[in-house]
Amino acid sequence: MFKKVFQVVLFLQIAVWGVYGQASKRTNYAIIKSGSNLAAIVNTAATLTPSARQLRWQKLELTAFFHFGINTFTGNEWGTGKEDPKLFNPTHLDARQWVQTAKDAGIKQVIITAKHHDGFCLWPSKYTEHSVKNSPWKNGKGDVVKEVADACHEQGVGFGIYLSPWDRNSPLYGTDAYNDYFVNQLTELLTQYGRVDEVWFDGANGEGPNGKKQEYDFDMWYKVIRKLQPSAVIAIMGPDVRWVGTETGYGRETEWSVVPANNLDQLTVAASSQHGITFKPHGDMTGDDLGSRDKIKNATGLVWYPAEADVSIRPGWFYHDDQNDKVKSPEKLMDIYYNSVGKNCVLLLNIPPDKTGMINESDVKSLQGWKKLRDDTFKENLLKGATVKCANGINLNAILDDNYNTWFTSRGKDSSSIITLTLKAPKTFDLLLLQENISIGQRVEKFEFEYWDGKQWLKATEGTTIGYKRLLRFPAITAGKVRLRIESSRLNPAISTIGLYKQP
Ligand code: FUL
Repeated sequence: MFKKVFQVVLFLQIAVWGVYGQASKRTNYAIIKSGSNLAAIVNTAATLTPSARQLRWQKLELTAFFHFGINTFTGNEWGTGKEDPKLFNPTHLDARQWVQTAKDAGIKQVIITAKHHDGFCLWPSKYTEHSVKNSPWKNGKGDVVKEVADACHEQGVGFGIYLSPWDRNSPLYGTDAYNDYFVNQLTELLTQYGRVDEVWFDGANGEGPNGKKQEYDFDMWYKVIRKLQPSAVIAIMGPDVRWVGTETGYGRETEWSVVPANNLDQLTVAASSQHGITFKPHGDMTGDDLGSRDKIKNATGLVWYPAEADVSIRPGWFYHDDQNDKVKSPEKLMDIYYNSVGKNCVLLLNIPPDKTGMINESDVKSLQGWKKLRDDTFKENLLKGATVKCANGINLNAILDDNYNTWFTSRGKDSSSIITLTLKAPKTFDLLLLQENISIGQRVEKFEFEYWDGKQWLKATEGTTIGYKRLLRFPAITAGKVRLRIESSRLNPAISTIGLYKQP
């Protein structure tokens, strides 16, 4: 028995070694040698994997924004920077309630707008008077950033900061000195509040008092973050996480986490710190297709650069009294979930605290309803206990073992496979869940999911990319036998999970 287990393990190791190359050499970027053909470029794309910080972030699936600041009290979305700090006066600010509300909804990380475009700081920064320290809240002794960070660390929720590069208050904005001012503020935020898991940089950029647009020194800022909080992902105007391209919470049908990075060269690699590559790929990343064969065929560099889909639970990013009846319903949030997390994105849902300094009852109710919908939907994988067959498959049972880290793959060079699952008894289902083990790579390019109706195989649904998670809904079907046909994959696929569910 022992000998047999040993042989199987050895076989698997050799197969995996042969297909994937040396595990220790995995990186999240590659420079493409000039003259490489398409097959070589595609294979390179298939071996790129997320950095440790990117992988942790992707597995969170659900994150939240807390947009809170002077705008909460003026009713604006974009402040001018000329607001009187005395306007900031929440009566019952309770950051524990914010974090608990998010946590109860299954959200794993939150980001506080430490400073929005108006320049008003939610912490008592040494470098400006435009902050909570000149507000009546707690007689100027309060610190919202600290309260949120402490609540996150207490409750085991990730903590992130939004620090707007655009600052409509700072007299330095538009000059070189502003970049240092920004570093000083970043340093305060990254050294005074314990672990920081995400830094979110917005792209907005206006003119300073001198009529000049600020040239942001992103490279310097990245270095500061990597040094002070090496495990934090830097999002949007940053190297680790890409903006999906809309503020609707809806991702794209085909979502490759590996995209071209034509500004990647040996110099950039050499200049990056020991904590990993630190550069942001150039170019428009808002189109329908960013990483297909057609998009990467002329690439001179490739990078793992996964998508984040952001949206507000309300029409605005900040709280407004007249939007309490416009909070997104549990059903709408569910649709957003299928179209973000279910399309290989992390969802960043904004939940803006109100003027009292609490998450409003209307938002809390909606979040609770959404969580219940998810729990009811995903309570039972109807494939549990099914028998799995695949002519060229290895490690077949990994797809049903509830362990993300184990995975199915295929033998040999053929990149197509048919995985057939026979259920113990026929079941009714209308939702398919697929996951690739992205620590091996993102590979599947085209798949079809079919069911046996007693006479023939019929299509239930189909798709292109899977990535970390793919969720597909279709009209309800009752069947006892189903199959996943992987029609095309970059190198051998690495399927971690297949699930079938019935929506309530
Ligand atoms: C945008 C900002 O201008 C909005 O106010 C908001 O913060 C959103 C998340 O990003 O670019």
